[in-house]
Amino acid sequence: EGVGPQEYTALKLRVKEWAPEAEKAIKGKVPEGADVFFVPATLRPETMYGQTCCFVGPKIKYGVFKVSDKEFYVITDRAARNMAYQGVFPENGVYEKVAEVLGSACVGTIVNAPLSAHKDGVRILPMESVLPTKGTGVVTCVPSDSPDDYATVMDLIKKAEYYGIKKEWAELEIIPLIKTPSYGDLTAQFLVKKLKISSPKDTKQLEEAKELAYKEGFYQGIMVYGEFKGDKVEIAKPKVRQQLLDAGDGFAYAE
Ligand code: A2H
Repeated sequence: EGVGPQEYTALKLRVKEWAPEAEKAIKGKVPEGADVFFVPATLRPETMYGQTCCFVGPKIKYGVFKVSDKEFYVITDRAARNMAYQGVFPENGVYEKVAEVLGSACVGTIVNAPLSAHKDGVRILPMESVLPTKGTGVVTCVPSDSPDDYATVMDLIKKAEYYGIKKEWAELEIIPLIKTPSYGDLTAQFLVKKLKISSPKDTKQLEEAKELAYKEGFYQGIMVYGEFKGDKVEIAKPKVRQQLLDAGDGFAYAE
């Protein structure tokens, strides 16, 4: 959105258990024993401790792309094309799609989210506001620090039946990660209340909340969770990012 390219961290969330419809879509197309990853793009790697679910756009069509015989990524075609020129796939400019799956079919899938305090895994859940034209079309959910994520989680809980999910899937504990002088240690919840945001459709207020949260978190935030507890967010952010890259749990992605 600004000038210059956006430097994301692409995170690898390994599938532990497929939702039945998605399993059908990939059956026979991904080799037995290979790992499949949902790959969200984030600007806030230091918040990955607080992942409680991972969002897909229910109406978005995703591809399952081959990285090697043992690794496949679920992302949009657009993201695969971009990644093909960033050294993500074995041959420059080439990306191989082995299957297609609709976001809605993936809902309920259990994935392992690197660094998340929720070690048993988190669910793939629907988010209507995911843009197919940004990042990978997959968004990891950190309701402590992202107003969009918080508003969506509250809506999913309130209308679980409408969304065709189990309420418990959206009710994982929201852990304080970052403390700021203005908003306390649950920034997203604080701002959603303060700006009287009642649903993910309050896009104008959410835009404002996002701006406020991002600035305050980056410049005034202190980590209150994880290995860099006590450090300023500015300092912790590149360190957490580097750890994820070194562990092979993520990679750089720009657009
Ligand atoms: B962020 P920018 Cl804790 N559609 O990650 C909608 N939103 C998307 C997206 C898409 N296709 N792809 C990425 N995003 C989200 C964490 C986070 C994020 C926190 C706080 C704020 C925040 C956890 N969700 O973003 O327009 C992703 O959510 C607010 C800036 O490229 C990604 O980082 O600047 C961010 O938007 C990228 O937005």
